Amino acid sequence: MSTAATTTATVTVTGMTCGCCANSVRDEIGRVPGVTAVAVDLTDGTVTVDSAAQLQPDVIATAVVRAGYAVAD
Ligand SMILES: [Cu+2]
Repeated sequence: MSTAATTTATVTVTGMTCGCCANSVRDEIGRVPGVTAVAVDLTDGTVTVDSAAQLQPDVIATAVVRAGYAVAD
């Protein structure tokens, strides 16, 4: 077990259809302060975000919108 204090959040993103969509979302979320890793699953449309501290959910949603996509409820 790692002792690193990492928080993981998973969001469902709508509208991603290919690898470049995934890259756009990954880049935007990756710019959010505190984010340490972003993993996009195109099949599920889910994005898993690791961060050093707890993020507000709307911070991720805002980054997704900035990339041109939307977070599903
Ligand atoms: Cu695309």
